[in-house]
Amino acid sequence: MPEITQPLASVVSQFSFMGDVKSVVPYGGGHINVTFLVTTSETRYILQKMNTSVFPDTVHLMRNIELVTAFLRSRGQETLELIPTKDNKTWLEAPSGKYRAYKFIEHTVYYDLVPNASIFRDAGAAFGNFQNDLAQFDASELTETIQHFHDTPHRFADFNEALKADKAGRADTCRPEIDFYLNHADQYSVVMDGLADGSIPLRVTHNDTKLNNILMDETTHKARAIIDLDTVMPGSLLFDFGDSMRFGASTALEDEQDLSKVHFNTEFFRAYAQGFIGEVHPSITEPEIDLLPFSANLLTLECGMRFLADYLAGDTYFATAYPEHNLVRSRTQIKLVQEMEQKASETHKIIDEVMTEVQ
Ligand code: ADP
Ligand code: GN1
Ligand code: MG
Repeated sequence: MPEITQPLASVVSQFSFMGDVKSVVPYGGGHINVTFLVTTSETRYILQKMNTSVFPDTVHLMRNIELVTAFLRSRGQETLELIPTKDNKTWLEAPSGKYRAYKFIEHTVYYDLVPNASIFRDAGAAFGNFQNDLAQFDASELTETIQHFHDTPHRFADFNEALKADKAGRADTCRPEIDFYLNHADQYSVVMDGLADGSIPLRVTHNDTKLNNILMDETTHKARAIIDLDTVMPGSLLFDFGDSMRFGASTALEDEQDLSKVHFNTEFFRAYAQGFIGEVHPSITEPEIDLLPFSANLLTLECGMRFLADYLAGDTYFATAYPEHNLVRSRTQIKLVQEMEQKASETHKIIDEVMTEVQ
């Protein structure tokens, strides 16, 4: 196995893979786990070294994955399929870390950038459908894998702590970006306040709805499977809608350095809204509908402040490829929020029109 380092060779040998392992290579664009593509003489698998500082409670994390995938399968949805270890466990504790493996979902593609509105419309329908499915799932069975995940005021408190500590000595390199997040502080509690006073319903949500967490059929381009189920937890539908827009309704990659290429694309916003609302319109409530446009701003603000907080803390959370990577990411998020703010009346009109279309 020339392409495999020794610790990984020992890891793969402990999973119930079919065939002889031919190669194990880094794979995918996730920021949290370390993902590998395993190719054997018979088939392909995904192997993941789980991020135990982000998800310290592996037992409950994996229990959630088992419950959610079994539930989705029972509803006829294609979903992640865990490959057990040779001693029939759902994950492996090795000296180099904790690992799990999935069947590779073949003949699919994932996108880091929306190629056209139609694909994004399908992604919206898939996440809307996912939301409808999860409405039947008993939330009390799930463990909250990361507390306060989309609690933006809590994220802002973390951001302020990172700023105060300035551990990496970087605050002076990003004053305009810091000021941007300080100046938006009056907006952060909108959804959490609604959840707290009951005006926004608590649902079971995916919570990480970026486009590369959905696999599309390579031929039909239709959504096949929603993956990255680590953060399926109680939450607001607005988290899922807003986070999809943050990533997908941009004309550029999340880490594009040339900000002149980064724009908020309202044609993509409309397409995703059509797909998503087309599925959830029987259950979405008026207060949720009213907040759909703002949810894009909020989730983009939240993610951007998380990137900037991580930059200030010295890049301990998100995987980075170079020292300014998190700063670059936070800048694209700021540019998007600025354009979302400018286009607020347009996005409200789009939501009104889409609501009329689906009725
Ligand atoms: P992270 O939490 O780091 O984002 P993900 O679970 O999203 O990790 O996996 C990273 C990438 O690996 C995904 O974006 C996707 O491209 C790919 N991937 C993960 N699981 C599968 C699978 N079962 N089949 C095919 N590709 C997968
Ligand atoms: C992370 O795991 P991944 O790469 O799909 C992060 C999300 C962020 C996203 C930004 C568990 O998603 O919350 O929105 O990066 N996931 C976790 O790209 O923190
Ligand atoms: Mg992912």
